[in-house]
Amino acid sequence: MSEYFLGLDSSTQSLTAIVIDLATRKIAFEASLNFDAACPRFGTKNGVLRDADPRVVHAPPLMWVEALDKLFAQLKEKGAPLAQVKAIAGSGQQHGSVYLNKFAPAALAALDPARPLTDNLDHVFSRSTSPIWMDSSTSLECDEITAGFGGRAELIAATGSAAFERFSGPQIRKFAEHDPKAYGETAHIALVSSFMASILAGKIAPLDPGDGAGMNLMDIATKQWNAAALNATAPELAKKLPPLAPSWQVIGPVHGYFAKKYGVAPDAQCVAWSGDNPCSVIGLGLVEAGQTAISLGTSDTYFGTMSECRTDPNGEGHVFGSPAGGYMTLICFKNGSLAREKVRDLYKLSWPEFSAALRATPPGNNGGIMLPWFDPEITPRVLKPGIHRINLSAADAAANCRAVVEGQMLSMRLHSQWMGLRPTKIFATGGASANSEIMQIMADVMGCPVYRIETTASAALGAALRAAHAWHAARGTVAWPHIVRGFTEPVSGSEIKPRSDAVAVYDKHIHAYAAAERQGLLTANG
Ligand code: XUL
Repeated sequence: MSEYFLGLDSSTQSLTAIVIDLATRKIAFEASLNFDAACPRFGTKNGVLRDADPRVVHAPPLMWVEALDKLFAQLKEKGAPLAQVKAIAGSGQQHGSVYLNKFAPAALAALDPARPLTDNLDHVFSRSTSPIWMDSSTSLECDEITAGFGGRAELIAATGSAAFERFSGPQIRKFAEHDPKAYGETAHIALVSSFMASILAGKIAPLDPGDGAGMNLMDIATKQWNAAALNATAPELAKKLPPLAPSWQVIGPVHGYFAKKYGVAPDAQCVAWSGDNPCSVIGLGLVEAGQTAISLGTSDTYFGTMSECRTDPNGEGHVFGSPAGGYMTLICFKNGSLAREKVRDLYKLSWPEFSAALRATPPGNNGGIMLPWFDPEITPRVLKPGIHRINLSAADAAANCRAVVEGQMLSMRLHSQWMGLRPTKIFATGGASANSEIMQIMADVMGCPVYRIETTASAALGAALRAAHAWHAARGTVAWPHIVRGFTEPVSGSEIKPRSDAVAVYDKHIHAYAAAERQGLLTANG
């Protein structure tokens, strides 16, 4: 018998739904709508509203409300098995904050299926736009919060991250300082994730430790609000924030609005939503401590999982609660595909020629090192871009190809060391994971096998798997590996094993790389 679970992903540009059938381990249904195209009256471009100040990037939360209505209409029309869905969970773009007034709880409870969702909810906002993760306008507030809390190292240790402009705490502080009247009228602050969950459940929803950690407000060790961080951020904040709850918290049955209007099973259970990165961690199958994924995209991202709470003293890696329990880290390297492409273009090579260059050069590159900081780098923090070559001639095309990839992999190894565990296997995803020479360097530098995962909607899939987990967890014990089995397996035959002679070379070479990086940072950051 089928066992359907629905996962939704409210991302920056689109809203996606995936229905999984846990019984057959298949994706039963998928649908997505693009905000700009589906909700044009809000005037967004790529899902966002830009200000004259390029640092200010917001989105209208009422657009997300309209999109939810439209997506459910689409699901009904296309015959998604909504009447048999047992539970619904979701994923939201991280950090975006939604400001609700005192009318919100009653409006959420009384959703009327005879009217569109937007008519039901257009009066519940104390701020008509939401600052999202692309907003970088809160440097001042980051400094103020850091100082008010008692220092950067203290804030990292307590909340899992240094203060970052896009994090919700600094954004809330800016709102409270700039518009105290509207802040005063704000009775509830939600994140994108908990806001969307609130609509489905018809009541203010809790936040989970995956998304809660992206605020600089949650105590990362206890997964509860940190009173000192709240005090350093904005007045009366404790009253406005929702409770924090485990990621598998069942909030209650779906609101009758969705049952009556779209035929969703009236007893379908709403599960707490989480952030898109925590959901992706599940959608990539990282449900046990020590499991690691590397996404090679525009930027390269390192996802790790830990059972214990450790934080990065340098504040380069973020630590969030993992929806599977324990912790996850997100370390972002900005010069990813972009840097690989720049080197390829510099030497006027095709990708097959770039790969041939990797094959033709030895592990360790005869000591040649590149720090590929074409753009200002996030990890390590580089303010002044520029590429640095150490023992490396700019005239040697093949050595430069190897150097860019080795530099990226060595940097990932170096800047994930604070986690205190070396991965035993790595799942690689993103465009460049199709390149087996790059994968070989990854396996050799990391010293473990690498497997390729082909995924397009890992956050939505992760949300659907979380719905399945929460539903089963509410009925007894359930093992995460059992839930993800069949959904998150790597591409068959994609395993690339580390070569022991190359691993030995990199175990030494990492020290030379670290020294080169220290030197490069002195030059770049003055
Ligand atoms: C993570 C971050 C982005 C957003 C994208 O810290 O800011 O990955 O979550 O939606």
